[in-house]
Amino acid sequence: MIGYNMRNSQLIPQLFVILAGLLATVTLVGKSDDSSATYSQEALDYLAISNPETLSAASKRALERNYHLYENWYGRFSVEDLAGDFAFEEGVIRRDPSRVLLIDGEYYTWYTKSVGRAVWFDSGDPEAKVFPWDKSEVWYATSPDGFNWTERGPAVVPGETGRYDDRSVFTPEIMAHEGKFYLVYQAVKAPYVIRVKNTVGLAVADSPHGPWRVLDEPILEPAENGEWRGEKDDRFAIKTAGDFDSHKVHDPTLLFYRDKFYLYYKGERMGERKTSGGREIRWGVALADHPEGPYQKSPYNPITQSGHELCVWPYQGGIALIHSHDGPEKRTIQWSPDGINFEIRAYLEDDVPGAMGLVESLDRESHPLSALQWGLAHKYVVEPGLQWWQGYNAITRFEMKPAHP
Ligand code: AAL
Repeated sequence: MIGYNMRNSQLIPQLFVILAGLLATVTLVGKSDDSSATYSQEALDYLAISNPETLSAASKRALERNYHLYENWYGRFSVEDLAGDFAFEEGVIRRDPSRVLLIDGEYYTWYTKSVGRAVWFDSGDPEAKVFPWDKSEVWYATSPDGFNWTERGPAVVPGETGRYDDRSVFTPEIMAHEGKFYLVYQAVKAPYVIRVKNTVGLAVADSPHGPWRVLDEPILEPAENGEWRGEKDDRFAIKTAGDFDSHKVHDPTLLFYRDKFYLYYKGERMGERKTSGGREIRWGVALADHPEGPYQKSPYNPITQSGHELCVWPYQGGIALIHSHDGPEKRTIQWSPDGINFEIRAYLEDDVPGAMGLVESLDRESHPLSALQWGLAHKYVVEPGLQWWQGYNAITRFEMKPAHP
């Protein structure tokens, strides 16, 4: 504001600054309207745009999204079965492998383990297993070569009756930090009904073999806004939907990044709807100064508009991610300079392996896809005629071959 008592000698330079500002604004707007002026000849050549004065919507989009810069982010996945205790075993569920740590020459992974077929929610028996990951424990296994795995036993099991994790603990991720090991995982308290709101638990150990100290309280919970409609156990019947994570907080993944602990997770919303890319699934992040919390959900959440199981890794000072299924940006690889603001780098044509666990010890910086050279995933084995939840799961190995190594 220009003060009413300002003398003329002061007023003239002020007006000059304001006029110059207005002129600059008009010039900028003019430039951005003329899109051909903003793009390099290299971009136009790469995208085969010979007439930059007449850009189609697709050409504009390609230029705006810098498609000419990201060919190195494109590659193809392959998946193979594993040996030893990770060979498929009828009646046993091994799924959602964590990242792989290399410790004293041995690879380690943590995963969901349970036995027996799931029967879904309508059996009338509150003790019946409702999903493949219900009534599960977090187990770990080791391998000298990443192919042949030996199961070592349970790391974290459900807590005593009445605790937040008394029904099932599953979908773990591991973080090694300053000599300690942190397991984050999903927890469900009984009864496991369709509307159950799960939480995220955390356990700490000095050795990958444990013993694991489980925190008394969860470190993350669904948003508290959102209201069910009626008493029937129906996740689609809502009065209000609430935030993107009002129903579930899934697939927790912990990273130490920029002096903070970033807890990435997948949110599911009450009354889930469909999008142009399928199920509405989004990811969020919660930050803490200490690995045990407290974790504060980012005000930028949701930080994605797609994705299923979490897969994030540090790359070139930022964070990269891969979306497998669900949402308009499914099967994309993305990168953010800050762990929050992700942009699409590549669109994949194959199914992305389910629940990828990346190998921490791989070189991650020499190529955008070097973090994905190999890792663990899971597959479903479902007999013909059965529903997906009646099947079993086995842990598999994936490899990614970049189109431009
Ligand atoms: C997976 C993950 C979470 C879900 C279930 C087990 O694909 O998203 O882990 O809870 O399915």
